[in-house]
Amino acid sequence: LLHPKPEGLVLQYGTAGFRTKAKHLDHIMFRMGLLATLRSKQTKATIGVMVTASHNPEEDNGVKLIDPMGEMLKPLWESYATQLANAEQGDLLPTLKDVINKEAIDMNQEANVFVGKDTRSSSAILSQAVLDGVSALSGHNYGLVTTPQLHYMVCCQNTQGKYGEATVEGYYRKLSKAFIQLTKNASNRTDDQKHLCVDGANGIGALKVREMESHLQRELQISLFNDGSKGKLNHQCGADFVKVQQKPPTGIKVSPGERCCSFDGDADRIVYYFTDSDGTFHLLDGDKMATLISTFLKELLTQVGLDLKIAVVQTAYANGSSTHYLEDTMKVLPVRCTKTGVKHLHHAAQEFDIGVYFEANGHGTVLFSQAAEEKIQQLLEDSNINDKQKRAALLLQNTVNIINQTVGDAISDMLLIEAILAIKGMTVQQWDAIYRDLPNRQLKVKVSDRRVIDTTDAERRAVSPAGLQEAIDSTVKKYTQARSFVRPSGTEDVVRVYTEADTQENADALAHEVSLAVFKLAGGVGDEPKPMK
Ligand code: NG1
Ligand code: ZN
Repeated sequence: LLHPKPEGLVLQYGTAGFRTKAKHLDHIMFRMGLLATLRSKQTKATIGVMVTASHNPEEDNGVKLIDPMGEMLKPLWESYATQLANAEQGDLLPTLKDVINKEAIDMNQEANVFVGKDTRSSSAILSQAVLDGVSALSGHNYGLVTTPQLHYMVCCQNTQGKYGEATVEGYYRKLSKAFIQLTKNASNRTDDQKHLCVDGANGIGALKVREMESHLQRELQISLFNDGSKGKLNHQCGADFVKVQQKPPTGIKVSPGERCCSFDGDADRIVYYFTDSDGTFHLLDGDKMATLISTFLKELLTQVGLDLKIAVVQTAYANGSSTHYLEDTMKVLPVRCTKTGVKHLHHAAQEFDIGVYFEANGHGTVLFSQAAEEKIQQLLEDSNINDKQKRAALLLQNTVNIINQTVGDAISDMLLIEAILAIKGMTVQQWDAIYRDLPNRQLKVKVSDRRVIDTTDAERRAVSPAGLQEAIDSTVKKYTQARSFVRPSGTEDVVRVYTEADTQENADALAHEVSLAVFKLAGGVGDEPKPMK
């Protein structure tokens, strides 16, 4: 039998689909091929399957299903995925039949599944296992693509090309055309301003940036580092490394003040940074991007006189300074907080005409309601508007086109940020100075069962185990401008601790104290957490 399941292995479709050591995933891939086929028959639309473990180490792999409009798989189907993944070999058929019955799937309906993979050494074999699960003739193998490119192509396919052409070339053409149009509005850009250093995390994003470069007509001049020719995927490089370590990746050589960015392993995250002349590292994370983008959009809306509801969606990991800036200094921008996980942010962003969502780690995008897109279009056709309004309306339209609305996209976000900086004539230093991040720390604590931690209020408070939240509260009280929360990770077997305070020393000390409380009250395993050096 093909792709048998090792007995007893239990995995869960979490916030990032299935993700674990690549060697445990063969049967999962095959079964996700089967499930994607069922989902395709049920929705009568094309479904995507992406083989990647994103920012995880090269030895890991994973798989995620993409729903018809390029969005994340619907929660009910996540539970089918988990059931199917964990059915012992003899129960596989009954489990499949169960889904077919529950969803009243017409098995004569045609299916279409798009499959893509990242550059991991295990991805070739694993994506073949997916294709084995997709019934004959109903799959299209895109081979090496970024995660957001596959989301984009699924959406293009299911909108009959309205969103764009369902090819990688079509993606490059749409985004680069919008980029060229946008940067036309930036006068006197110097070569310095056109230059950007990109850390490709030794992954798929590096390959795809190379492919795209010629489309950008030297309006963006990229120095590519960690392009995969020697280094290991995500190893001491990439967006996650830079964000969590708060330092530049290895393998990148830049001068003080130079604008840099890092992608993650499947190019659905991006962070910016620079090192100033005294060696201080400055990170511009998802919160800084959300601020720049939402401010830009808000200004354009004011210029054209469109009354559209715009909001920013964040998670508890958003730096307190960013929330404070958006809510109190900008006033006009409402901020929503959701649970961690792209689907939660995406969902909340859909409630506005324009929803800007970003995780602090650099995953984010902007969603435009259909009404918003129509109003922008109508404005462009309106002969009564003046030149200034016309320019702003064109900028809005090209901003819509440069954005990958299906999911966070490092390449698309990079082009948008570069365009905004160019149009505003803003340096990365000026962007950074919009607000100052509160010093913060993220730590992991190993416990025997992370599910003992239950949270509420968008994960900002723990309701169990008993006493934990009280312990966190009384510790936080001892510090200034402090905030902390803990939550079980959805992608790793750990509890995550987050803290913020007035100084880095205090953020670190608070993180240590909270880690100890988690260790003691939530069943820590191994050595007690040690204070940071
Ligand atoms: P977990 O492991 O649940 O914290 C991490 C990220 C999420 C999201 C997912 C999916 C942090 C703190 N958490 O989830 O934001 O990106 O991975 O990749 O960055
Ligand atoms: Zn990723």
